[in-house]
Amino acid sequence: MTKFFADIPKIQFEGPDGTNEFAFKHYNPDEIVMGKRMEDHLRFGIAYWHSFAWPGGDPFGGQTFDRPWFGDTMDLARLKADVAFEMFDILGAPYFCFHDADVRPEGATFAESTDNLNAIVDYFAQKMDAGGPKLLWGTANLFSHRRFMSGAATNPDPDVFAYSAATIKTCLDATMKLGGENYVLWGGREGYETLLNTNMGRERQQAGAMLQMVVDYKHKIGFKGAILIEPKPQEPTKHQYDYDVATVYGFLKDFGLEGEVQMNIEQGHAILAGHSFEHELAVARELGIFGSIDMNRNDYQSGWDTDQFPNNIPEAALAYYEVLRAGGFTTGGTNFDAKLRRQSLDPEDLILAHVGGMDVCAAGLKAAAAMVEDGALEEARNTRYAKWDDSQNAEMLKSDLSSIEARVRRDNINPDPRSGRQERLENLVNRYL
Ligand code: XUL
Ligand code: CO
Repeated sequence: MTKFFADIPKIQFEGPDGTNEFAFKHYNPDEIVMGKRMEDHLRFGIAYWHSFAWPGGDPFGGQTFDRPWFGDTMDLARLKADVAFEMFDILGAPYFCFHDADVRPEGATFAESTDNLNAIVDYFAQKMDAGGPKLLWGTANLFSHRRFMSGAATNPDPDVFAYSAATIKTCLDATMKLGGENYVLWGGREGYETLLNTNMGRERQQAGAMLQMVVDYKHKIGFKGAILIEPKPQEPTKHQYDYDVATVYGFLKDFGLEGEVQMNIEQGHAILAGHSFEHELAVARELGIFGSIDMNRNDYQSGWDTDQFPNNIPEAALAYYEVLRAGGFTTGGTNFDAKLRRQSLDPEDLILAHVGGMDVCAAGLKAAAAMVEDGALEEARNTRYAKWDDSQNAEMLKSDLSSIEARVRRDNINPDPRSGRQERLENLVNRYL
């Protein structure tokens, strides 16, 4: 045991009336919701980068966190892993997620960085074998180091493309070795700052070729997990190519990959794209590319990707309603892509941020399940479209404009507008919260 979380107990479920901060009020892993354990619905994952690698900086100031594992040695990387796995255990988190750069010191060469990564992967494997959590997904950090300042796959310099491809290979190998259930690609700097220096057509082809190689390699090594793309419209580049789910779908279709790649959808990214989280989830469901979620919340005033812990149960309820409508997670899960505020210095802050986030998601899931089980929302939706069940109407979609015109004249069709009942449906949703 390290000393970092020394006085913090393992978090248990104590129910909604309890006052113990260090207890779950809604997250009860074994509780059955719609025939499935709550833990198996939510599949919580802890993000290594925010909790253990982020130093607390912002554009106006640097590090605020003073963690005993900060530094660039393998000994400190192992200490970081020790603390991380202690936190996974305290929270009872079934999964975690990481980038290569979160877990290992950067080496002087590509080979040295890879050796460092592989040594930490072995260290993780021992801890996972000893009853630690599973790996929800692995990924490569192709955006922090200065070599990636003009992109990874989309870089004008083919050497950076090569470095990125080689890095993705090592991270996919690491993910496979640890039994990861997904591999995520977030296009950190795959975008542009100014069109004046950008050959967009070329960059798009490079990104498509990279993704095809990733999918080929996945099949070559027999990786059974899903390849997920995480859309985001802005930050860090002014314009990111993976803007939102619909944009990524167009890209996947273009490169023939829509059956191979699914979406990892993040709440804060959806908001930045001018959508709601549930919109993005619904688009992915309708297109058959729903995979996993990154749970967090943006500050609605700052208009930036603040990656705060979720604390809004009504929002979570609408999100999990869409997750349930998509049939729930298969390989995916709920990754907390959320970080502390930079003044939240204490080890207790790190634990309680996750306790609160897990409770908000659990309460949201329970409300969403009540919406599904009651069925009134779906009944209202179905009623709104019921006239389409009539065979004459259904066949119209395979008809042509002239025959439709003839039918409108013959039957004297004269549409009679009906209420969309939005407020009534909003009132109905509030009943389940
Ligand atoms: C950045 C972001 C990433 C990805 C993984 O906004 O969400 O942390 O989730 O690279
Ligand atoms: Co994310």
